Amino acid sequence: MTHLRTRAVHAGQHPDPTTGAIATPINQTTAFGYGTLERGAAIFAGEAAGYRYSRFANPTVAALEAKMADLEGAEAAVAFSSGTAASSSVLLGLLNPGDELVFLGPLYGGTESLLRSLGERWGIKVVDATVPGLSACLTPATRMVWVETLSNPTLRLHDLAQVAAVARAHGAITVADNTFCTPCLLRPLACGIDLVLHSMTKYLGGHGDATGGLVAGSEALVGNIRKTGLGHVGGNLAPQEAFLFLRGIKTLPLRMAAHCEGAAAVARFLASHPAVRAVHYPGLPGHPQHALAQRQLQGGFGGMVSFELAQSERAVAAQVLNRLALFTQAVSLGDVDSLACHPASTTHSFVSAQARAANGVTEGLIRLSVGIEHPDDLVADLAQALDAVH
Ligand code: 7XF
Repeated sequence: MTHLRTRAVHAGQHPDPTTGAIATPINQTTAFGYGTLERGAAIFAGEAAGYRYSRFANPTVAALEAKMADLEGAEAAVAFSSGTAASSSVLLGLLNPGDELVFLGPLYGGTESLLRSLGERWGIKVVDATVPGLSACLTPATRMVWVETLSNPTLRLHDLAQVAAVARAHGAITVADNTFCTPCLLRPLACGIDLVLHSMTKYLGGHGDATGGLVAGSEALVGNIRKTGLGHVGGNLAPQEAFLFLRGIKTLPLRMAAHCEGAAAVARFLASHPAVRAVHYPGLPGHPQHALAQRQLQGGFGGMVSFELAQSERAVAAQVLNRLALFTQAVSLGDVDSLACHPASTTHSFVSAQARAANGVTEGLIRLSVGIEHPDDLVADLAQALDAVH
């Protein structure tokens, strides 16, 4: 199984040995009978294999973890009830008071807020290295470096091989949130990154009907995150949700191809419209990191596009957004349905106005999650909305 399309269908899943069921069964159970006291004790001591309690592990969830470990090229993976549960479990599982965490932004506003508030309350210093650069921000206390592979919402990139090399030379663990790219576009571990993180809520599920998160990497790191995140925080994914993600991932490569095609058409159209000042899409030759994107995003440029209106005001953004018919105004992304949002008042309302300004999250910025509808229909919808403010 060398091709991602084949692995997306088969990895981690096998026909059920007792019934032959091809779809992985939903093991809707809290606990697992272990038979004898001796076997129960051995499972709890880690001396025997076997399931015991769904907060620690569940067969449906385990199939999803195996599939994602395969797709990301990782030794191990652990699933969570949300991307946010995955992020906080990484933080709480691997860092200690006195450690420093450096991030290269922009990040999803909720992640930046989580790192800052949760981290700082537990004595972890959080440093924004976006402007000064990574090397300038590393200190002897730096233990972790956090990036998004395509940043939310302005679609910036970081040279992951370089980030990984600099951080590793410094003894810091690197975490790459691969939610916007998915393993179809980019596999961060192959660039030397230590841990890859997902909000599975987005492209992996793909249908806007399940919330989940995942972290993949070495057995040792993932083992620590699992122990804290499931054992102590209790952020485990439910088996029903795992089933939806298993089903969604089977079509991920097909959906991503359609998202990329639609986003490219939308980005080209936006770049030509007089009501638009700037388009952020790594596939456009004018993107400041287009060359890096061509090198790093080997599977395409993704399905997310954001753009800045020529009249960069909330009232004008509202006029455009309120006129859209095919794009639903909502947060989240990666669904088969196209979605549109105003990051400054929604996804990035959790961070300071200063942080928003520094990252280009202006009042006139609109973020599109381009779905799998026909690109011509999406462009027509945007055209009628933008023509009204021109
Ligand atoms: O806890 P969640 O499953 O919602 O995932 C959190 C998360 C983590 N990483 C990235 C790159 C994300 O974009 C998200 C969630 N983003 C949504 C959005 O930007 O629309 C959240 C809606 S408020």
